[in-house]
Amino acid sequence: MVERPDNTSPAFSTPLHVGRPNTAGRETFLRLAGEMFDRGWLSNDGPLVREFEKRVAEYLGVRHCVAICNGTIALEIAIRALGMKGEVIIPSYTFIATAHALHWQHITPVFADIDPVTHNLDPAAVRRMITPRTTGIIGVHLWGRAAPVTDLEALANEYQLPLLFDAAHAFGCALNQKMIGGFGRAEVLSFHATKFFNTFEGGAIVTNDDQLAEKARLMRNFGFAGLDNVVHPGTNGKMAEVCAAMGLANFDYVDSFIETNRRNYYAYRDALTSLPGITVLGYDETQRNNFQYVVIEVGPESAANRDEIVAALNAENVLARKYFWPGCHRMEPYRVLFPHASLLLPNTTAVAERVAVLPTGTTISLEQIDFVTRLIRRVAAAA
Ligand code: T4K
Repeated sequence: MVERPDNTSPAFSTPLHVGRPNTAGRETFLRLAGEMFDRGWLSNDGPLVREFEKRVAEYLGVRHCVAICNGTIALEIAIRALGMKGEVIIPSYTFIATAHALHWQHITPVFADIDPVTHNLDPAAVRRMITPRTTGIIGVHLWGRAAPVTDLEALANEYQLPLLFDAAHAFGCALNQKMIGGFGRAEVLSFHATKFFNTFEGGAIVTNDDQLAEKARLMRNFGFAGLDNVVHPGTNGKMAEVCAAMGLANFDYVDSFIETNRRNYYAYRDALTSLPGITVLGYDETQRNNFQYVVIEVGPESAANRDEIVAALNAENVLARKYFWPGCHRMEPYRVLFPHASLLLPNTTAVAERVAVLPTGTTISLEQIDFVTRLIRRVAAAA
């Protein structure tokens, strides 16, 4: 048990962060970075990016991985490559990048409600939001747990809409023995520093569609199809070699990162399981999970509400997060553009009010988790 050094200092002099990067593989990274300097090739489809793309595609069992500079630009490119415009249906309960990737391209995000149990899109709500202006659906595998893929695919087929998945949380996860990455027309990954598997900044579009992959490759490099030959509008979405070096170095540790996340997850869950009013979000053990988010929901039986619990943790330098409060529809510009959106998003609003995400990953110890859970027990059980 970590004890407070005195009555005024927080229990942890160094904060415990959600999203603290996993940085194993430092020697491999430095070797690869050294070779990169020797080659004098730092970006623009270099050998490390190509090797990284090959490893990701093999790992996920997909035909193509197009490495991108970050997940947000990967979303933007995938959205364009799929020809989405007008209105696109997404959850509001997601990181703001999912909505911004549309708005940034003058596409209207239409927010559909979630299932309050899974936190993922409710297919019935998606159906209700489809209009003649709808040109696509973006499902999010929130917390790494698969979105309702089968139902969304059926809806997309029925209405002839492209289906894209924001799989920013779901690297290393599977649904019914199939790795996430191979669903819909394409899926988008994030390898941001805060993800359990990171390339500093980074992302990817993964797909089994040859033409889509080709288009995405053009779009990430200004539309160049060879020297002096631009054949398509494009942007700069290229991944730098140094980022691919980090990804290749981290690849050797994917399983061990997941094992540590799993250990931490069960330490939290076992310690909090009998506490009235606190639910630790479950992972289906029959599926592959990366366990990178430890998510608690604070219900009415808890003596303290979510904000009070987060404040108590913050006071001890345990920087729990209120992801994804208050929901995209209550952030700018969507709050002003769609002032009545909440009326159709009751589950989003309720879930956003009760979720907190706790620190995990390779930089936190079981002893520290023990302190965090004792603190939650103390605050949530106080009369
Ligand atoms: N779709 C979804 C569903 C996503 O969750 C995300 C990103 C995206 C799309 C877009 O992908 P990217 O374009 O980012 O590749 C963080 C991340 O920046 C973001 O990548 C992530 N989702 C989101 C869930 O979390 P913030 O605004 O919470 O970041 P920040 O700066 O508050 O940092 C989070 C925590 O991590 C803090 O406790 C500090 C800690 N941290 C962060 C960094 C960068 C470290 O300890 N070390 C670090 O190097 O968004």
